Amino acid sequence: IEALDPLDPLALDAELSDEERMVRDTARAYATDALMPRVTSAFLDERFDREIMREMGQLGLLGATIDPEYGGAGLNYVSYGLIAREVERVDSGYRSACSVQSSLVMHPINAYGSEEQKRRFLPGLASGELVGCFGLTEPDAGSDPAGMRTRAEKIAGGYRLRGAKMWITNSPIADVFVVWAKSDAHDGAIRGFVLEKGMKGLSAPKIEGKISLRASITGEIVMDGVEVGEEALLPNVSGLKGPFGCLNSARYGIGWGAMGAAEFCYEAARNYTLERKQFGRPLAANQIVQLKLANMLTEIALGTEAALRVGRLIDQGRLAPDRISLLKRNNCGKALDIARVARDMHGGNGIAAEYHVIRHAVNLETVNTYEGTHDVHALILGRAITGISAFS
Ligand code: TGC
Ligand code: FAD
Repeated sequence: IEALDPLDPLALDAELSDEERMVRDTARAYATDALMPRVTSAFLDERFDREIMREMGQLGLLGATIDPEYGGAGLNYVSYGLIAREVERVDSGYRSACSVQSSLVMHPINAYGSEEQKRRFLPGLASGELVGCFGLTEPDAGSDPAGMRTRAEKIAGGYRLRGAKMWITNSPIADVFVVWAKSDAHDGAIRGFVLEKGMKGLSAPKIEGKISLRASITGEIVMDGVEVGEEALLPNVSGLKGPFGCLNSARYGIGWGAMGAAEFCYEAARNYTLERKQFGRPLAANQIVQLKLANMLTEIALGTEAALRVGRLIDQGRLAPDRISLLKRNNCGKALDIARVARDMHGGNGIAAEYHVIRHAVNLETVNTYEGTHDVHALILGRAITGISAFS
């Protein structure tokens, strides 16, 4: 009889290829050795260390699925998910930096860009020499991006962009801005533009005072009549399917990443309750504590298997957005529950930064909200189940 491994209950490790395990181990070693030692001070100081992008770039963790011809690692989507899981085991904000660069900046340039745009931007983004950001959300258009106000007005030889984007990961340190705007020259269709730091009229003020995701830098993008040439337009996509195509990839990665954070919290709760004694015996000897650990392990086992299954389907060319909504919604919601329970199981120590569980819990509040909120993904699934859209 095989004993259950409390750290790998459904033997997921055995389902990975040698290459996938190698990628996972590389990401885990980097996250443990380089990210974990700096995360507490970064979170407390509300600071993102720019150097992290170069470090991740050197290890091939940025744009992992992009062709090596453009600087990527040419890996499959399962490997990309495994990277997200290891990075988010340390902090959701660090995974955010990696997701945005890979799925929301490199992916659209790779999938919708001209050959010139790909050669110009992808190698620098892959190495981490350039930092990218993705501007879809606006102050008055979050869950409903079709309501965006940003406009691209046609001018001789190019476009003039006006508008503001809100809650944009990495915008204050970005060199490259992928922004989405309604374009007059294309009958008001939503089009993507690649802007660059230093353009006249472009600024990206930092949003201060976040209680969640403090080790990630977030800002606005203000476009006050930014004039760009025709070469800034992403030529090969039109409409909301442009930004949503990027979100498919990012949401899938978050499905894995949230499980990494959950695994950290479960393991911390297991270790803590095994060591801590009250009433003369370990906390873990109590039925109610074992029930909590059993619930955590079950959700993690099911969530990671689901992430692997969705990744395998994407790698077979069977990407289905509704399936990704199921994964993103469930894994983020379960991870948040697990982090909150782990926090409780640590008692008073659970609120101390050095035990990390409260940091994961407050981070996962953001992870449940961005890339489509928990409820918006329920409505996407509801539409798939019933054929009736609750949005309009
Ligand atoms: P809807 O009518 O559903 O669709 C409009 C067009 O888009 C197509 N489409 C998709 N294409 C590819 N993938 C998907 N997932 C797609 N979903 C929709 C659709 O086929 C249609 O195409 P066409 O050719 O017929 O025009 O649009 P809607 O306006 O009714 O949308 C409703 C809803 C709620 C599904 C959508 O607006 C939504 O997903 N809202 C959530 C917004 C969101 O996720 N924002 C994320 C911002 S980025 C971010 O948070 C980054 S955080 C990063 C980090 O730090 O990690
Ligand atoms: P709203 O859309 O106003 O939603 C508020 C509440 O209403 C939610 O509970 C929601 O579920 C609910 N709701 C909305 N519509 C419905 C409905 N039809 N039925 C029922 N309930 C509904 N965006 C980017 O473009 N790029 C980024 O890099 C980025 N990074 C982010 C980083 C952070 C730290 C955060 C917090 C956000 C980031 N976002 C980014 C924005 C994020 O995607 C949005 O916050 C998210 O899509 C929700 O939009 P909103 O905040 O406007 O909330």
